[in-house]
Order: sequence, then C-alpha cells, then structure tokens
Amino acid sequence: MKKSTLSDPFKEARESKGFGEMDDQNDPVVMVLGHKDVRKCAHNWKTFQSGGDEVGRIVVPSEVHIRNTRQIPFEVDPPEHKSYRDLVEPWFKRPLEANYQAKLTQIINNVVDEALNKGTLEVVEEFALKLQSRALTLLLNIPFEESDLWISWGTHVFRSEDTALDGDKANILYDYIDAQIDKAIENPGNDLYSVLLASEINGKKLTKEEVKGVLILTFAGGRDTVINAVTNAIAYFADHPKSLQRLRDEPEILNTAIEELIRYFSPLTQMGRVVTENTHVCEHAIKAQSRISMCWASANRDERVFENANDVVLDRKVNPHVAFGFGTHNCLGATHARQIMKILLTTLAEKVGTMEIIKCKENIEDLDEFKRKVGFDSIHVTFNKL
Ligand code: EMZ
Repeated sequence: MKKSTLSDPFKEARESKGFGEMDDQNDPVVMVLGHKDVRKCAHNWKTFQSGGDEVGRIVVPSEVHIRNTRQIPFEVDPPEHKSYRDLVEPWFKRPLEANYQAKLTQIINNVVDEALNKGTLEVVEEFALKLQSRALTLLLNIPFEESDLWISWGTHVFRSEDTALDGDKANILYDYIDAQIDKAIENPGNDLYSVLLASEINGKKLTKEEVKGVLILTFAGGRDTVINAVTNAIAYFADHPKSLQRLRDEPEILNTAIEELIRYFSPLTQMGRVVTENTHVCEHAIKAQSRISMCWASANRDERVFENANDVVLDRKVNPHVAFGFGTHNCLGATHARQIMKILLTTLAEKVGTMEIIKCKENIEDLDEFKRKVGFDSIHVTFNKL
C-alpha cells in the first residue's frame, strides 16, 4: 500500500447497518455513516442541534471541558444563525479577490521555494503548518509577522502530543484572542477583530464574547484541517508523480482535482449534533439529549454515490462530497481552503518535478470501532526541482 493511501475503515458498518458507535469521554456518539443519511441529518437542524447550552458538545472529541465560549456561527442554530452567518460571510469570501490571491500565491511560492532549497524536510511542521499560519494572516487581515507566534503553537490548538484535549494549550489561544480584542478596541484597524467589533446585529453591537467566538472558530476550525489537506496533498503527489504531470498537461482539471482530493482526504472526519427529541437514525432509536455525528469521511466513500470511491479520480465528473459539511453549517472557511489548495497545486506543478517520501508517522484517530488515518504526525519528504 502506498504511504499516501487513506483507507475507508467504515465500509463494513456503513453497508451492513449504516451507523457506528463510539464512546467519547463517557458521552456516547452514534456515528451516521451513509451519504444520504448524513445529508438528511445535516439538513434537519431542528432535531439535530448545533446550539444548546452545552458549548463544545457537538465537537467529537467533545470540548465541553476545555471551552466555554460558543463558536460562532458554528454553534448557533437557525434562525439566529443566519444573522451571524450573513455578517461574516462576505469577509470569508475575500479569498475570491485578485489581490488576496496574489498575496496567497506569494506565501505559497515562498514555502515551496524553501522546501526546494532545503531538499528534505518534515512536511507537517516545516511546510503545512507554516503555510496554514501564514495564509491565516490574510484571512484575518493582520501583519504577516504574527504567524511566527501561531507556528510556535504547533499543529492543533486544543490537542497536544499526549492528549486529545489539552486545556492549558487551549487557554493560550483564548488569552491571546482576548488580548487581541482589547488591542483592537483601543486601536481599531482593518483586521477581522476590529471589523467584528464595529458590526451590529439587529441594531446591537457584537459583544467581546461573540467576537471571541468567531475568532476561536477561525483559529481552531481551519488549523489541523488545512494542515491535513496540505500534507496529504504532498504525500499524494509524491506517491503519484504522473498525477502531478497530469496537472501540468491538463490544467483545466484543476478544480475537479481539488474537489476530488478534498473528498478523498476528508480532513475533518466527523461533526456531532445534540438530538432534541427521541428519534431514529438508520432504524436505530436515538434518545433526546444524546449525540449523533455525521461522519463526512465515511459518506465520502459511499459506493452508492461515488463509483470507485477508494480511488482518487482527478477528473471525477459528479462529486457531491460532504468534506466541507452540508446544509446550514457548511464550512465558512471553504473559500479560503479551496484557494490554498488551488494555488498549492498550481505551484507544485510549476516548480516541483518529483517528491520522495523518506519516512513518516501516520496520524490515526481512535474512534473505538474504527481507526481512521486522517494524515500524518510527521512525514519527511525530499523535494526535487522541475
Ligand atoms: C471546531 C471544529 C470546526 C473545533 C470545522 O470544524 O474544528 C475542530 O478542529 C475544533 O477543535 O473547536 O472549531
């Protein structure tokens, strides 16, 4: 098996019963596995709730013990959700602007040049984390230098090497955001903090806590997900030099190739919901106040929807993947993430001839019944110039 392969541990359960079960800190989760069921649950926000009193409970692993601030708009249900979403949406669509793309191209060019000059490097820390943090300065519209600090935090703001939930680490992020909010109050600029602080919903200014909620989501939600997507892309093209050549020969497939890689990688395995009433999923009874999750990674390998679901088909025509979620809460950062992938693939095709994986350590998520490889803890790769 190639090093870049991400297999589908959910197949058996998905095809035989449609769901799986895992224990998460003594708060069980029924994992919905089929594409159609996942979309149905994501659509039904009344029964499968994102808001509710227990902030952080929809995340798997649950963040109730390490977070009190509600992430916005992610942990708010309709109808309130819409006002928040409408407010932040235009800002998160800025990656479509030429000026933004030019700056992002420069950031990615530099990271790729650094790799080519170095020759061999560890891609998670020295490539993907750097790229993600530097790109985040554009999304927040703050000085580039700030990324040095974020890079020093490592790949996940809530997880550390020996624990899936690290409260001390999370506090570093919360304190940092609090301080940045205070700075923006004193000295407003054109950054996301200042823009949010100046915004109103229904004639009322956003509170500091609300601004913090948007910022925590921006920092946490787009961190390991982007890092996994970037790292997996490097591993994939290292293993498949012909695919990189194909991007050079047929640049018109770029957009479909990106969607296909994102489907295949599914950087976010699942997202939970709290059930508001006794109900059924896949003919399985679910009690009110318990949790389900929509397993995007499993839905994206559903053979009823994707032919040869375990293959990367770079020009796959119909690709209704749910890697960015589905429905009300579909990923706010998707525009930024897609631009990162687009510019990354273009730059690799332009500058890199071949890449060789020297050694790697897989990042395996332990979901009880299922063990899912979501990427790498570390991966050493040699980059060769074109
Ligand atoms: C949450 C989540 C959002 C969560 C798109 O996903 O990402 C996770 O990595 C965070 O831990 O808090 O932001």
